[in-house]
Amino acid sequence: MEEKWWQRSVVYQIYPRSFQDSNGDGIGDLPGITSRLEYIRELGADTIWLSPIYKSPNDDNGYDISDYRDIMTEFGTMADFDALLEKAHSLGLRIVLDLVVNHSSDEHRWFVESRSSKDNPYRDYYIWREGKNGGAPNNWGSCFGGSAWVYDEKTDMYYLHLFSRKQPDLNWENPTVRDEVFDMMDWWLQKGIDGFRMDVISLISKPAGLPDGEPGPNGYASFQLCANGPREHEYLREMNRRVLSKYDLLTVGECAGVTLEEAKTYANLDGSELSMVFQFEHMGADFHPVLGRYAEQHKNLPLLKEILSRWQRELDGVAWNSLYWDNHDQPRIVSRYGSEKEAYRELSAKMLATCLHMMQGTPYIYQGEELGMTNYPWTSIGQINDIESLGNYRDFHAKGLMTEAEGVEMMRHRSRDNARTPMQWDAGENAGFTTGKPWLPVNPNHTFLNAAEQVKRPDSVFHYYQKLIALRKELDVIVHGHYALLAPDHPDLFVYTRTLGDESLLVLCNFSETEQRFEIPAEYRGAEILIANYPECGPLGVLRPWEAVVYRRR
Ligand code: TEU
Ligand code: CA
Repeated sequence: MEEKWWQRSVVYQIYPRSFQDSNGDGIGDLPGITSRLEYIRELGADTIWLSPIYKSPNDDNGYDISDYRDIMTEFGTMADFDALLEKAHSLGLRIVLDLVVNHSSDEHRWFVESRSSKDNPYRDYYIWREGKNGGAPNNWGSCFGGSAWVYDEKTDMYYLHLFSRKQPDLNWENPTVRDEVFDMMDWWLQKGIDGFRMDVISLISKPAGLPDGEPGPNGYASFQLCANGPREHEYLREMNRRVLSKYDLLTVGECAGVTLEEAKTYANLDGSELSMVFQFEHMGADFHPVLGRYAEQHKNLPLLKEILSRWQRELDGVAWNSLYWDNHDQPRIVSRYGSEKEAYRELSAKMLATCLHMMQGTPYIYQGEELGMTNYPWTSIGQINDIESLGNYRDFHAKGLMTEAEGVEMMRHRSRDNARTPMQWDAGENAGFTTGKPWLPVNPNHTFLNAAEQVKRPDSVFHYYQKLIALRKELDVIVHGHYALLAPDHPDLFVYTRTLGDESLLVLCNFSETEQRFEIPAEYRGAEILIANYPECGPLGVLRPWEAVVYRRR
């Protein structure tokens, strides 16, 4: 099977609101991104995924779209987008947009029409149901806390919203909705974009009859019961047939609730649906048994290794993996699985990068991850903007499951705002992100943790990511090599091999602050070191705190 361009790509994700402000209003924008494209090219990423840039009331920071064919006022104009796209392409950078079509904003004209009357032509663009027993049609909960239904007085019915109440779910069973979506996608593709990241695309086909689910700790059934619904793959194959197959695109489905088996269909290398998916199983390896992602759980490296290894082994040759630690919804990986201690922060950031980037799949680097950026030191709930962590804190607090102090602790570990504090460009005022008041506070550690300092320092996290990216471009064993996990039960070492023909890599990562020992297999003793995060190699078989080393045998 011939290699697809996105199998050797490295994607850089930008959250436009927090990347670079160009007009001093404290909010990132498109001209700001355009001014930073050379930085991304210098890093070596070849594709950029932009989180939503479309018109939006920003109830969920752009994931609530009120006009799919116009640019968010705060981000600039369509002319600004055209300039960004043109400059990106001139620099050899591809642009992938965020497709958010499980739901729209309630301020989209479709929904304004739909809610106006039961016989409006747009009524069935959304999911309306009669109430049951004087309440909501079923016990589904929103991902952001509370019920997934809103009672609408005007027509005495409820509408469904798996996310915020201002994000009504679109009714994909309605062929006219599919026509509208496919037409809009084609409109953007005709402008020359290079693909889509598809927001919660695994939720678009709801279970028949919308039955009650198993209630969770907040009393509601999880929105994830909608994942991989009855007509999911029918819709995606229709999208592929009518739109995607006409272009040479990178498409990545954000698939909450996707299983490995389902991923073999979503991301099959036969090109029938999508290029790849974002799975969430590995993100759940440190979830709290009751409060899930909303409480810190002890690191369980053997579980993380088991999950990632299973996805590596079972998709190999069948489908394609995405590779990620960070994005705009996840806390910073250095704070989550690495170390914020000054002595170890950069070492652990490089170790985590090595562990991910030596695997098979397309790696995604979230803005600031290439610097080893960390979570923000929140001190009060009042500082938080994130609708998801606020909504879930409200539910758990109301049920007596989380005190305010535990809520602040949760925010420090889990709030999506940890990923949304401004990009740290330099040591100056507001880290060079804005000349105005930033919409979220800048992490105080920007005075020493910033791009300007690292671009100048050869042993920085930035230059380490640059090396990892260059190695992927160069070595087939990284792109296509077969994966095997070693020492599965070791609590602190993540050790695996990649093999392609008679060439192989041995990847050793110490996920701990203590020295670990590992018997290097004979065939790797004396092998060349492909990359390592310590300046000089240590004794064979000894892994120093947070050490990563990759041996290459040919
Ligand atoms: O996220 C989907 C989703 O499930 C997230 O809520 C994610 O799983 C969660 O934050 C991690 O527990 C997408 C977007 O990435 C997110 O920013 C939006 O808020 C959400 O969809 C609704 O559009
Ligand atoms: Ca701005």
